[in-house]
Order: sequence, then structure tokens, then C-alpha cells
Amino acid sequence: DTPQFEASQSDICCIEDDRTGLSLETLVRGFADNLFYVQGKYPGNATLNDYYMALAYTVRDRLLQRWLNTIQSHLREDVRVVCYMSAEYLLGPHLANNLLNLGLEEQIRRAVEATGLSLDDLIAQEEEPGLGNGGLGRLAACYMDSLSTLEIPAVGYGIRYEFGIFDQAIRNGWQVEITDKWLQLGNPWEIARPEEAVEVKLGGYTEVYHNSQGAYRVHWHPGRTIKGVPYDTPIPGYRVNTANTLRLWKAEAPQDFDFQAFNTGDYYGAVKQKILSENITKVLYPNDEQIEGKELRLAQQYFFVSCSLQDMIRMHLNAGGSLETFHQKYTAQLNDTHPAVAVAELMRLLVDVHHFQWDKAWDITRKTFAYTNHTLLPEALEKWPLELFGRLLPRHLEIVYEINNRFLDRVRVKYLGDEGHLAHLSLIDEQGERYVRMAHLACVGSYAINGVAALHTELLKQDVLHDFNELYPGKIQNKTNGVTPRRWLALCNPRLTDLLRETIGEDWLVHLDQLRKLEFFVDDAGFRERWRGVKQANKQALSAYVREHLNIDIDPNSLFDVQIKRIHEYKRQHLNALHIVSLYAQIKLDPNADIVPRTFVFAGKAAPGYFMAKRIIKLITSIADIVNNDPDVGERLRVVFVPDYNVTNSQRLYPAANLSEQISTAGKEASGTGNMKFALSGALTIGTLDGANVEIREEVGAENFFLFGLTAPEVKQLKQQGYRPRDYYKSNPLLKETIDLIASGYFSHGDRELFVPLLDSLLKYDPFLVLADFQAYVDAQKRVSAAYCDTENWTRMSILNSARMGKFSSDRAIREYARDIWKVQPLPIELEGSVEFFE
Ligand code: CGF
Ligand code: PLP
Repeated sequence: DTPQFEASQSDICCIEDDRTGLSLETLVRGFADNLFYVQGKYPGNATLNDYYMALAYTVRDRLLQRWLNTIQSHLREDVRVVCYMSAEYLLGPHLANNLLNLGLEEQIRRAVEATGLSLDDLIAQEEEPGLGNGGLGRLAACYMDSLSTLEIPAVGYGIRYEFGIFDQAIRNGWQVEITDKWLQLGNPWEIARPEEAVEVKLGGYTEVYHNSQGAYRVHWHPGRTIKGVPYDTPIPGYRVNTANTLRLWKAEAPQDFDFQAFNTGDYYGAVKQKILSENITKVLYPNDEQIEGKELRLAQQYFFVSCSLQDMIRMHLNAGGSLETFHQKYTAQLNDTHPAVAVAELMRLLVDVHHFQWDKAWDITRKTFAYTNHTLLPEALEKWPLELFGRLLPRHLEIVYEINNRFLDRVRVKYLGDEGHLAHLSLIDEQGERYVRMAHLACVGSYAINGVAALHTELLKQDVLHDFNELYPGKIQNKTNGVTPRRWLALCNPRLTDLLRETIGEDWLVHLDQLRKLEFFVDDAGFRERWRGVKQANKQALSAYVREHLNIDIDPNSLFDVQIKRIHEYKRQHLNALHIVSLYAQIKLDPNADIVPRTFVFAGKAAPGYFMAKRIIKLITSIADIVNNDPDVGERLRVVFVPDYNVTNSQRLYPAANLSEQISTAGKEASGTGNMKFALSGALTIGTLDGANVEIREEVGAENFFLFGLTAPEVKQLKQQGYRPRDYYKSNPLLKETIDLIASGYFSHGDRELFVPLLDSLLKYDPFLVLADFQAYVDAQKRVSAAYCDTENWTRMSILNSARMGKFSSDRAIREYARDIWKVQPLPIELEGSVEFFE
């Protein structure tokens, strides 16, 4: 039967007692108590951070009953639980989001103001937990929000990195990385549960033995043991009583780590062991879509997956369940292959620790996991050298071999004598150095596989997972990504939210399709005026921010053309840069050139080791330096690189955009989620037929989307024919002029070497077809400029973009996962009366 996903929408009510009540008096009292008793400060010596902490605890106090009730109810009702396993969660700040979801903003604002402080200042004080690189981690955060809002029993499992994604500064036009010390002033949202710590083993060797019944068993003698300590953060749903748990694991040395070493007087040896243990969760690897084959990274992956599976097994057994029914009680979603070693770990736990027969264990394992693929880029498909894998996880390598042998036996039967198929499907890559292919392990060890946008899923079936699709027809399905309307509309765009509330109510917060009602207003000139007013105010706010922080004057009336995302060649920030240079060249040739004024906004981090991406940043900042200071340009062009792209900063960028740049090479961007956030706030998209752009265009209408560029099949064909980028350069005078201007040292104080690596790569290889798409992009940009001049029509298109974004809610995505993959039901949570502690 189909699950009911109507949120129960209970009026948010905290239990009115003197601890967690909502009256002005109780709130102020709670705030003051937390400042005094938790932070240990008087108002006289409190810092802004002390006040933020005290307020966060005051909000958390009002969330705890929901959270504990949720956990209790899930246990009592013995419900099926989704475990989302993700190495990344890019949560963004909690305070404002929790106020929104709990419906407490007004009361808390009044209480804070009653003390003479400003709520906005305290909200701004929060250091965001940047435990992710970009889209994939942010998706996990949106999904946690939707799981709670839809009242689906869920736990998010991940890693509590001590240092999250680095903070980015721009110095002399280059990216500089700064350690993200997000925990340094304390994290009021988490609760450590050391009593639920588990042990994880690494290294060592295995030994075969026969048990008392003569059965063959394997014993793993690990080289070292690490303790995993869970830190829990409640994730409240929007205006429901459900608050699911995000459980992040921290690595520590086990209690007896130093026992022997200390006894033998090896003090430094003991300390070294402790540090080695803690290193595992020290830092997030800052690469998006690029594997870094470091042993520590595999250790991180294995560590959190082993902790999580042991945790699930413990809970299941404690609740009186038998492991035979483990897969009925839990389903685990593998967010990309980062947690894919879970397949081997569950087998180990079932076979070696709980003494299951292999076949039975395999049946349970395959029914437990489902796998989401997020990329087609070959450099992002994880594989581990056998030697490294075996050194760290000797038992798991044996298990992978055994899984592979049994799997290939089945494949052999199907493809009689066809060694090619065997080699393609094998979990071990045998061409040259041998590797474990993590995507293959995830495909074989799961009951469902999904892509993240329709085009991506099709390409997976045709290409990267072609043989698996043939072997398991129907197993690969599509689940187009979505974003939470709570953070990405209500929270980040309060002006638009007010207008929506007045016009169509607020049902869209949980039923994003309701935005369709806006279509009734597109022909209402008064409404369009107000719509423009909102966008203008958002642009003014961004202009003020840019003025204050970057000392650049931008014109809020200009077209705000925004590209914000990780810096990557496939995302083609350099294509955007070439367009800017082409406009600038036009002005230099004809100072009176009629150019629609534009402000180009960029933001994004480059992986620290990604040479080309860092040069792209330097190119953009160098262009900005020249263009912004050239009197010939006047007000017509501005280029701004906003440093330190993260959730906090993104929240002021999406709402201010007129134009959203989604210009990846077709077939390379699996989905994109930034594209959805822009359109939700009324930006129009200039984009290729890539990832979710395809579906966005379908929804908003081709006439409300600026399409350009080669399609995925055309890209493939051009590459097969032998792509010669230099031919485009030679035959297109505008392109030649643009590239020559950069090469001449014009943007680099005469330094002709600075951009050689970038330009050489474009002219010689151009792996992402920048030059092939250049003219089509320039032409589409001309259409954009013309359209922007027709203010009324642009506003119509903007309204229609927002109005038709219903599909891209993460609630829709999670409903689909729940219905088609997980088969889970929501459980509304009752709030029982006031907690009686000591009777
Ligand atoms: O996942 C991505 C992003 N880089 O994190 N992938 N990975 N790996 C894709 O490239 C995006 O297209 C996608 O939107 C995101 C979430 O699925
Ligand atoms: N990083 C942050 C902070 C985001 O908000 C988003 C948006 O989803 C992303 C990365 C991913 O952006 P895109 O989908 O454009 O790659």
C-alpha cells in the first residue's frame, strides 16, 4: 500500500513548563540561565559567541523532547528505518533553520530583543559545519531535512571531521586555503554519546581455523583498534514533531591504547598511537569529483561504515530482533561509493562475528543496501589499489574476492565464454595495476541503484553501468535530485517568502507544487512590480555586502549574472570568463558599444591540488582587476569573485541572481542542485542540456530558458571524430581575439606566461569543449541581454521559473526513494506531556 506522506502538521507546541515554555518570560529566563549555567558568563563579560551559544541551547532545550520522543516512538513501534550513509553532510548553520522548522522565530526574536541583543547578530555568529565538498554533501543535508519533515524514521550516519572543508581567502587573486576550525568555539547542537562507542579494527592479518563443529572460519588479527564515538545532532522536520538523528563518528584511541606502552616506559610511542587513531576523522578530503587514493581516506570510509553497521546491529539486537530480519528493519542508502565498503563489512560482521552461512549473509546484505551514483566522470569513480586495500583491510579483501568469485560464476553462466563481459563486470580491475572497483561492489551488493537526474540515469545505463544494466534489468532507476524549500526559499529569501505568503499562502513550504498558483498572477502588472521589487531589494543587499567586504561598487540595476559552484573544468567557469573578455574587447574597440550592463558574480572553491582550477580563479580575478578599473567600461561591466563559497554565503547569492549559469559540458554534470536553487528564487537559466537542466527546462518551458551548446550525443560524436579545438580558434575571429588578448598578458600586467597552461590546454586538448561551445554561448548571451531589456517579459519569465519548480523539492525526491526503493512508512510522533524526571 502507498505510504501516506501528508505531514501531520501539528501546531508546533512546546510543553509549557518552566524549562521549555515559550512565554517571553520563560524564554528570557532560559536564555539567561544558559548563559550563566552553561557558558559560565554574566552579561557583563559575555562575548557575542557566548550569547549565541546560550541562545542555541535555549532552542535546543525546546527541541529535545521532540527528539527523544522520536527515538522512543521508533523503538516502541518497531518501525523500518532508513540509514543514510554519507561521508559528507554540508549542513549549513543550524540556528535559523531550527527556528524556522520549529516555528519559534517570532518568540525567540522577541525574547532576544527584550535583552537588548539582535537575533540576526546571533544567527550570524554561527560557524557552519562544512562537512562536505559541494553538491553531494548538500544533497544529504536536504534529504535529512525532508526525511524529518515527511516523518520518515531515519538516521543519517557520517563522519565528524574536526576540520571541514577549508575556508577560502583570495590573496593577490589566488585561492588561499585556511583550516576550518569549526569546533573551536564549541558546537551546541551535538550531544556526545561515549556510552555507545564501538571499536573498529584495521590492518594485521587473517588466519583460518576450524570451529568446534569443524566448520571453516576466519580469524582477523588486526594491527590496531580505534574507538568510534558517536556525536548526535537532532534534525527537526518542518512543523512536525519528528526530529531524526544525524549520528557522526569521531575516532579516538581505545581506552587501553597506552597500557602496554606506558608500562614499558614508551611514553612517546603511546602518544603517537593516540594521535594516529585520532587522525582518522581529523580532516575532510577537499576534492569534489576527484579521487585521492590515500590510505587515510579508505580508513575514514571504513571507520564510519563499520561504526554505523555495528550501531545498527546493536540496536536491532537490543530491540529483541534477530539478525535474520536485519534487512527488514533497516535499509542503508550508500551516498555514492564512499561508504561502499559497507557491503564487505556487513558480510564480515554476519559471517565472522555472528557466524552466518555465506549465502544467508549475502542474502541479508544485498537486501540491506541501495546505491546512489552521482557521477559519470572517470576521475571520480573510486577504485583502490589491491595492495593498499589488503594492507588496511585484509579480511575485507578476502571477502571482496569471495563475492567476486561467486558473482563471476553467475556471469559466466550467462555469458558463456565471453571473457570481455567478465573483465568489464569484475569487482577487480585487472588492466595494469590491480584495483577494487567500488562502484561494482556497490552494484553487486545492493538491491537498487539510482542516478540523480533523468539524463544521468540514461547515460549510466548506456555507458558506465551498461553491463550491470544488462545483467540486472530494471535495477537502475532514476531519482532526480531535489532541494529543501525550507532553507532554499523560506530561509534564504525572506522577502520573496513574504510576498508568496501574502499572495498564495504558505502551503508551498511542504507542497512545493503549490507555487503553480503564481501563474495566476503573471499577468497582474501590480504583482510583477512587487516581484521585481523583491529581486531588486535582494540585489541591493548583495551590492551592499560586496561594497563592504570586497570594496567593489556594483550597480543593482545591472543584470546579475551568477556562476557559483565548485571550480572545475567540466563546469566551465572559463567559458564564462571568455565571454566576459569578449564583451570587454568589444568595449575597447568601440567605447560606445551598446552593452546591457552586467555584473558577473563568481564563487567557488578549487580543490587545493587542482592546478587548472586554481588558474581559472586567477584568470577571473585578473579579469576583474582590469575590467572593474577601466574608465572606458564605465558602469557596463563588473566582475566579482566572492570568496569562501559555502552554505552561509550562498544564501545571499541565489536570491540576488537574475541569471543562473549552468554551462557544463553536456553529459558531465550528473544533476546539479544549485540550478534548482536559482530558479526557485526567480533566476532564469542559461544552460546546456545537462543533468537536471534538462528537466528544469521541461518544467519551466523552453521559452523561459536560454539553451545553448552541444548535446551529450553531439559531444560524444565530436570527440569520436577527433576534436580539434584550434580549428575553432582559427575560424572564429571573436574567439581568436578573446584568447589572444588573454595570451598577450593584458590581464596579467604583461606576464605572458601566467595563463599559458590554461590556454594551451584549451587550444591543444580542450577536454570539455569550451571552444566548440563558445559561439553558441555568446549567441545565447545576446538573447539574454535582449530579453533583460524587456523588463515586463523578463519578470513574467522569472515568475514562471519559480512557479514551476515544484518538482525540484527534496520532499518529492524523498517520497520517491521511500516509495520505490526503501518501502518505508512515515510515523507521526505524538508529543507526550511534560517530562517527569524524578517522581
Ligand atoms: O553530486 C555531484 C557533486 N559534484 O557533488 N557529484 N558527485 N560526485 C554531481 O557532480 C552533481 O551534479 C550532483 O548534483 C551532486 C548531487 O547528486
Ligand atoms: N556548494 C554549495 C554551498 C551549494 O549550496 C551547492 C548547491 O547545491 C553546491 C555546492 C552545488 O552546486 P552545483 O549544483 O551548482 O554544483
